[in-house]
Amino acid sequence: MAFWRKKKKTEETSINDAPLPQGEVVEAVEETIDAVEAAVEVIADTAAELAEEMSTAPEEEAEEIPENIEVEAPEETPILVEAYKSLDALGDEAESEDEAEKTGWISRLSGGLSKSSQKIGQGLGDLISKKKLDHETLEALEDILITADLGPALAARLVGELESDRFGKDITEQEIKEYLADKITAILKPCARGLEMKAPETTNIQGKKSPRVILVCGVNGVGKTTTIGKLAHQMHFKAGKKVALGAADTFRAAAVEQLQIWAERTDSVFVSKDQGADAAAVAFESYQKSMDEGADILMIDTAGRLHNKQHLMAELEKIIRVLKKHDENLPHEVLLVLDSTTGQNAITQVETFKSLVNVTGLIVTKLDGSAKGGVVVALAEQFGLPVYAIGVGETVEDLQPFKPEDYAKALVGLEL
Ligand SMILES: Nc1nc2c(ncn2[C@@H]2O[C@H](COP(=O)(O)OP(=O)(O)OP(=O)(O)O)[C@@H](O)[C@H]2O)c(=O)[nH]1
Ligand SMILES: [Mg+2]
Repeated sequence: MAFWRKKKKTEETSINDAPLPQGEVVEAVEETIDAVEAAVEVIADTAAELAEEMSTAPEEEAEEIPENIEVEAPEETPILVEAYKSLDALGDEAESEDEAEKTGWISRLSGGLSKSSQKIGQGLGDLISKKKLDHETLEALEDILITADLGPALAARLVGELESDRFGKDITEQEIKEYLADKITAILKPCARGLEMKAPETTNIQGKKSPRVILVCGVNGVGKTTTIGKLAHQMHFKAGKKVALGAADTFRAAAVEQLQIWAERTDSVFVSKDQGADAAAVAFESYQKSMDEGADILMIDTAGRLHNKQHLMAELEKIIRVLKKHDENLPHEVLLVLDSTTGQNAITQVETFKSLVNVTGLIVTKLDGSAKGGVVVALAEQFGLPVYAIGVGETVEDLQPFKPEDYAKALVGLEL
């Protein structure tokens, strides 16, 4: 398991860079001492004012300043934060990334999707022995797309469109890949959104500032807790947010510990109860503590539920009901985590969860090594829900913004 590593502070270099004549050095030092003394006075005054205000709204500002200084520095990897900045920016961001970031992202994505792209790419390679697009080729192409988990309906539609555009005409493997990548990008684009981190400007019944509340759900083992940890890392260390984590998976003691470790690694406020406690009570208390401690974002982990287990689904509904006692707008986000290796079963999971709770967005995990990357296209086509991020591995860097064009190209095996 890879952990987040703290960035080393860069050395101060300014004094050594340009040595001054001795007299000027003394003057400069005296000026600096004056400035420091003045600053100390200001800080002392501010501290006194803050102490006075402590009883009403203390922690928020006091905690944000020192914690985030180090993390403002640019990181080597593409980050979700970029996606958070603007809802629409994702698809256009590739150009603005620096090369190192881009290379890292591309190798992760195309490496992760290599099994899926092999299916399509190699399948096409075997297929295009003739030059003209005929029925036989189209049928075989449809099979390839179904095997890559785009689903029968979408596979038929794409092949139908290719047929009406290019039937009987000369076509190469590269052209078919480009055609598919364009079509798939168009399907994916409306789903590429950043995860909003700002709570709406509403006040709850206590008249307090609310954190943004993200409830995370999904079936067993899809990657909910790990995804929360990765998100907390990015929100805190890259966006400078104060994060709180609520351990509403009270089924297994290990589940609480797993989240606690992430809370420690990401300096997050942590709320839990004993194993077997009421999950809704944990959620309720998590919100209260997040407010009291001035957290910007609260993520609530839930037990992996089998979507056919009625009592578990009822528990999820109860969590939402209880949160609404604090504020009827809660939770602001219900994230459904899906494991891409389950392929078309992910469709059924979305249908079931959607029928019970207001799913507002998806995160699709385990695309590394999954031969079923096409399911993301099927999900986009069928539900149009935002795909906030995709998981292409187990480290924190492996939770990536969802970039439709790159995804489509990697999926069909085109160079990025
Ligand atoms: N390869 C890979 N593994 C992942 C990814 N996301 C999560 N995992 C792994 O999947 C396993 C299950 O992850 P968890 O976060 O515990 O899943 P969960 O949904 O919380 O599981 P339950 O709480 O038991 O329902 C862990 O070993 C994770 O490291 C991913 O994108 N790629
Ligand atoms: Mg879990």
